[in-house]
Amino acid sequence: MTRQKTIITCAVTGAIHTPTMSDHLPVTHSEITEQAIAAAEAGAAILHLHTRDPVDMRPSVEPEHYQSILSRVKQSTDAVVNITTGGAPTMRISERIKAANTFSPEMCSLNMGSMNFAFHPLAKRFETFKYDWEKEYIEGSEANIFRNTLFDIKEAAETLAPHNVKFEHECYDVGHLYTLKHCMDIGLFKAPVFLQFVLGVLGGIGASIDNLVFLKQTADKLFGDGYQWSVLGAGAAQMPLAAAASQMGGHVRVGLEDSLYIARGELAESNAQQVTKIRSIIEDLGCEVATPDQARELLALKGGDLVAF
Ligand code: KMH
Ligand code: ZN
Repeated sequence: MTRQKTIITCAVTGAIHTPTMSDHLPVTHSEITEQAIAAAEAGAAILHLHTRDPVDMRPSVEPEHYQSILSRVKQSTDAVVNITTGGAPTMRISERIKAANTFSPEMCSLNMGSMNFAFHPLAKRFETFKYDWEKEYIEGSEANIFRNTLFDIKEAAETLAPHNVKFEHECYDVGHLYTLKHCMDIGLFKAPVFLQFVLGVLGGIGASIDNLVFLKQTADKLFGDGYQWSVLGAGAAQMPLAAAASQMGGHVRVGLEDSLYIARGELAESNAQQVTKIRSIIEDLGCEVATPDQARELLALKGGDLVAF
């Protein structure tokens, strides 16, 4: 049996983990760019990108805060660029889709349901914070709802439809697969769809192999062979679930957005270090990783020449 190649996505910087927790998390536009390029060189075919406001380092979704990152990444790599439409859980969908609507990337994320998306327990681990907004932002997640209603999903799908962007459908629980099926039934998305199973976020499904198998079985039932899937384990679940997914015929997502660690108790020094680690696990287990062009073919992407950056 020929196994399909495994696509590595690297989520370079996020809105949840903050600079206080690791000095290796890239936050300036130059740091994000440099780490994204290094992750691609290490074997990531897809770069999932967030950005920050350069003045106060808050999570940002402003197109102007992506411009230099995108153009330098494009000049230096052939990687597929995937722009977040999740932004930060405090932001509305109309703001969150602005960057994808401006830059027409090959891919962007799309979160498939409203949920608690809580990371307030992190606040107790730290006495001081690097930026003055961080404590309130982290603690505030206990009371916040990450809003992704069916109306929001429709707004994102319809606004971005002219761009022929492929969505990374972020599914944090089994119900989100049924939401995606409904959206396909009403014509918002066409097969083949790309699912990102997200396990281990507080508010979503727990990070276990049983749950991963359940998600995959449900996706098989709903989408048949009309989908590709990848897994993102939050925190300590990142590498174990990625290794398991690669053996189950899935793709993998790593990156400092989802885990700051390279091993138990040891902070990762860079995104590239995580990409290198999962790449060697995949190759040691007898699989091959996909190049950006192989990822384009597997996911039926429009091509890197059709973006607007
Ligand atoms: N970091 C993931 C758990 C998005 O950007 O759309 C959530 C995420 C959402 O990646
Ligand atoms: Zn993200």
